Parts: sequence; C-alpha cells; structure tokens
Amino acid sequence: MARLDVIEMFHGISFSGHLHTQESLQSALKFPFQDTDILIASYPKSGTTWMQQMVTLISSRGDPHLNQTVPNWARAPWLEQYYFAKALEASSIRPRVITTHLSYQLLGPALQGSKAKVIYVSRNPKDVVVSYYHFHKIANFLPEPGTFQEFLNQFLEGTLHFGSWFDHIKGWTSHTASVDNLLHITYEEMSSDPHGAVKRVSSFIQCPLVENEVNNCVHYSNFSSMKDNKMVNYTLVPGEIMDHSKGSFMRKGETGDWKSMFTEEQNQYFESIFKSKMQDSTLESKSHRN
Ligand code: PPS
Repeated sequence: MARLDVIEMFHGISFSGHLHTQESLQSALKFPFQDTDILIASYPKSGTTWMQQMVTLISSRGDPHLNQTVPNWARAPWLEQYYFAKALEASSIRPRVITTHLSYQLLGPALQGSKAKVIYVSRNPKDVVVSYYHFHKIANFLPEPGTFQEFLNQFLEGTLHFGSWFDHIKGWTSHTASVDNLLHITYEEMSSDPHGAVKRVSSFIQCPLVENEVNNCVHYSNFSSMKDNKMVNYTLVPGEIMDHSKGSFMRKGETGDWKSMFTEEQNQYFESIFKSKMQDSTLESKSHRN
C-alpha cells in the first residue's frame, strides 16, 4: 500500500492515504475499547513516540528487550491506520497499548462508557508546527510543506492532516468528565522532569515501579537512546517513504526550538490567533508557549 500522493478526506479532515483508508477511519470510530486498554492520544509531533516508548517500557518494568526488538508501530499501533487490526492481534503486550491522532470530536462516541485509560500528550504548539514542518520535508506520504510561512498559515487554519490543533487539544481536555480516565501530560513536563513523568504515567496505568525500574524507563526513553534505537527512530521505513537524506524523525527533541524558526511577526500573529481560539479554554497555563 504505497498511495503516497493520496489524501483521504474524512469528516472534513485530511489524512494521508498511505496509512489511512475510508474503511480504516470508519472502523476506528466503531472500535470496541476494553476497560483495560491504554490509549495514547496526541496531535502529531507532540511526543507520541516518546510516550509509546515510555508506556511500553513501564509495562515491561523498565526491561528494554521489547523496545529494542519490536517497532513502536507494532507495540502501540495507531487505531486509525489500515494495518491496525492485524498489528493489535499480533501484539502480545498486555494491557493493550493503542495510539491515536484522532480528535475527541471523532473518537469520543467510541470511548463513551469505557474505562480505557487515555493519556493525552500535548506540546507547545509553536514547537509542534516547527517539528511538523520538518517532518513534511522527509515524509513522502505528506504534501510538500511549501515555505514555513505557508505551512504556519495552514496550521493556524487547521487544514493540515489531522485538522486543527486548537480543536484537538480543546476536545480531549475539555471532556475529562465523559472520558472516565484521562491523564493530560505535556512534552515540556516529560522533558523537564522525566522521572516525575514516568512515575505519573506508571501510577496512572496502575503499574507501580521501584526506583531502579523508573531509572531504566527514563534511560531507555531519553532522546539519545531513542535516536539510536532503530525500533523507534523510523530508520526501518524505506527511503522512498521517508527520505532519510533530508533529515531525521528524531530531529532535535528540544523545547523552545520554535525560536530558531519564527520571526517576531509570526510570533505575534500566532499569539493573536492562539488567544482568540483558546479564549473558551482554561488551558493557557498548561500549554507552555515560551
Ligand atoms: S508523530 O509523527 O506524530 O508520531 O511524532 P511525535 O512522536 O509525536 O513527535 C516527534 C517529535 O518528538 C521528538 N521526540 C523526543 N523529544 C525528546 N525526547 C524524546 N525521547 C523524544 N522522542 C521523540 C522528536 O524528535 C520530534 O520532535 P522534533 O522537535 O522534530 O525533534
């Protein structure tokens, strides 16, 4: 299934046809979650792979074997991608770990009444857009990004794949009452306090760890060990799908990298759009924008 240039429109949102079909997207919305499932939800480039690594390490009590032998997309497959059912069936990880970039607006009904544990990962949206921009340059299944200004406009308009960042974060974080178990954690928190983040996640998924296990989880999920681990750095993906000569998936792994890309004007414009789109949200302090 190459379909590198195909775009699937679904509920007004665009998706890469390389990984998604109308059927796979439709099935995601009807997925029968089990109460024991762990669902990692995020807008792209927010720390998804990092959380996949962290959660699967925590379930293995810090033992890196699985993380060094099974690719992240098989350990914690994406619900909406076409190979999901097969990958989930083949995975021996218990509890099941599932990933999604879908919005709560789309997935909420499937989660209603379920006690599946949802970990929502968010990141400073300015760093998200910079990371997403660079990823578009290497991913041949995504449209050409154009200039950074053009890309930024699309991000703020919500027309990139997976739709609006604003709708995504507001949807997932304002429905905590109807999703029984939701932990909201930020990339910035994982970065500034990785031990605290591992402990928070392990207690949320009810897998308490001793100190040594926490240290191992932190070690094997840090940027340099993930950058060197081919089960998680996407170098297993063939060059015609991801052009590794143009950059790495594990690019910088920093907070505040937007400052190397945004002009002062772009920053001011971003701030004004952020304020108007987020005025009905209490999240301002959570999503660091510095
Ligand atoms: S995707 O394609 O949506 O699954 O991408 P996602 O994994 O959400 O985000 C990729 C960015 O996360 C960075 N990353 C990390 N940063 C710090 N520490 C660790 N361990 C880590 N693992 C992944 C990755 O480098 C991408 O960010 P940028 O800013 O592009 O470097």
